[in-house]
Parts: sequence; C-alpha cells; structure tokens
Amino acid sequence: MTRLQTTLGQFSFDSCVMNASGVHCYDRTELDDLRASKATTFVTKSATLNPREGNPTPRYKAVPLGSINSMGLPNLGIDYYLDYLETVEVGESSPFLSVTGLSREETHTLLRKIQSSSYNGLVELNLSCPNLIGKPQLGYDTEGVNDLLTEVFAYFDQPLGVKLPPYFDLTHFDQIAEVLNQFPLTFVNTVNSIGNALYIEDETVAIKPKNGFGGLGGSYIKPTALANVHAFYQRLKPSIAIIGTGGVTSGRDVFEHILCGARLVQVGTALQEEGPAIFDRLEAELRSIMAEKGYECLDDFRGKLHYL
Ligand code: HRO
Repeated sequence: MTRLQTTLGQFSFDSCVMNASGVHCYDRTELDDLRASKATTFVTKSATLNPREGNPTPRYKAVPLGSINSMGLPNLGIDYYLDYLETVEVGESSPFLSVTGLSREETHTLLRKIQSSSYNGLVELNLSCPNLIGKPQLGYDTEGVNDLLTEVFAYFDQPLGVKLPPYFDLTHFDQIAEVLNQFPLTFVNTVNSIGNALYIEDETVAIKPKNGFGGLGGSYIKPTALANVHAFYQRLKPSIAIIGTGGVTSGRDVFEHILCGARLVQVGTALQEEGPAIFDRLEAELRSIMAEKGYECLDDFRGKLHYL
C-alpha cells in the first residue's frame, strides 16, 4: 500500500493535498466542507483586520486552460477565522491561518492578535496578492520582505510561512532565497497566481476590476509553479519546507510538484471548478502513479527530479 504521509516542521499530515487559500475557504460552511473531504488539512481565505467586500463583480472567470481572478481580498476579518479555528483541534496536523495586512502596521496587528489568541497552529503570511488596487506585491520587494520579517520574528514565535508570487529570473530566486534563509520560517508556499494577466473574449476583457487585469491560475501556470518549487528547493535551507501550488488538476500534477521538492501540494482553480471531491480523485491518481513506479512513500521521490 502506498503512503501519502508528509511532514511540515513539527506537524505531520496523513496525505499531501489541500486547498489553496482563496478557494472554498471563505466561511464556516466552506471550511467545514474541506474538513469533511479527503483534503489533508485546510487554509483559510487570507484575512485582513477588518472584513472586506472585495472588488466589483464579475471578478473570477474560468477559462479553457485555467482561471483569471481579481477578487480583491474579500474576507470575513481575522476575528471570524480565529473564532472558527477555536473549534478545530490543532494536534499533530495543523490547519493554516492565512493573513495579509493592507499595511506593515496592519500585518503586525494581525500577527499580535494571533499570538495572543488561543490558536497555536500554522500561520501563512500572504506577501503576494496581485489584485489590490494601487498596492504592489510585497514579495517582489526583497528589501521590504527582509524588513518585515526582521520585525515579525522579533516577537512572533508560532510556526510561520510566507506565500510568494512567482519569480521569473534566476537572480531573483537567489536574492529572495538569501533573505528567506535568514529567518526561522517553517515553510514557503510557491506560487500565488501570475499577477496582472489579461484574458480577452471576442473584443472584451473577462473580468471587471482593473479593466480586466487579474491573477492567472490553473494549467497555464504549472510550468512556472514547478520552476518556482524546484528553484526554492535548490536554494532554501532544509528546515524551510516547500508547499507547491499552481496548475494542479491531476495526480500527475501532484506527483510533479513533489518531484520538484514540495512537501504539501495545494489546489486552487481545479478545486473551484470541481469542488472538494477532487481530493479523493487526486489521491487515487497519485497512489496509482506511485504503485506503477514502485514508490511506497513520498520520500522515495521527493526532490529527486532527473536532469539530462
Ligand atoms: O483576493 C484576491 O484577489 C487574491 C488574493 Cl488575496 C491572492 O493572494 N491571490 C489571488 O490570486 N487573488
């Protein structure tokens, strides 16, 4: 029997697939669905200090090879997700609470609130929302990431990771990895959507905010996601685990993320389109690939990508 168990820092998980933040994780009902599914754990929608309505609709569109979104961070506010997480036992395997501040001060307020709450599980700091009008993605500002994490780790001692935007140049991987390696991060989650893409139907954009510019997800972005997972696998110190996100629609895609070095694999667009039953299918497809290749557990092939 193949085993899909994995670990991340001090936590261990029965399987390796879960939702990506932003998909099927807005409220209690959706989070309960994930907990009832074969997803091994879940991450919440990125929370801000106050609830937000998000951008005008239509703001998400499924397209033939993926999706484009400009949701604009609709969420129910940090207190809602902290209340929800009080009902969830953080044991050997933890949920992920995703947060993002609209300013540096707000990020600190959020993290201090978490620190003084009863939630003691994993926290994902989203440094890469591409859809906030007038606000750049902090993940592209290496110095800004360094300054923020320096301030954060002066007081924050829960297991913390960062959600990064995709990078496209090897020197940019070198620069951001050098910064990240200076901190006691539990994980790096790569990638968020490819920011500010434009999808056109006939002569018109597909979504309303920002005249159609939005984050690209789904099959379009798998090669970029795999490159980012593997580039960080090659550069990060081994104590920083990698979560692979981007372009996962099949067990084969999960297999490829793990081959590139991922310890957990998240599903966004395909979960939005197929619903939480997708986790059952992904696990079954992954198990059958592993069985065919004679792999008994994820360690048998994690990070062991072959080069020519
Ligand atoms: O809410 C969004 O518009 C959004 C967020 Cl926060 C994010 O991190 N990534 C994305 O594609 N959309």
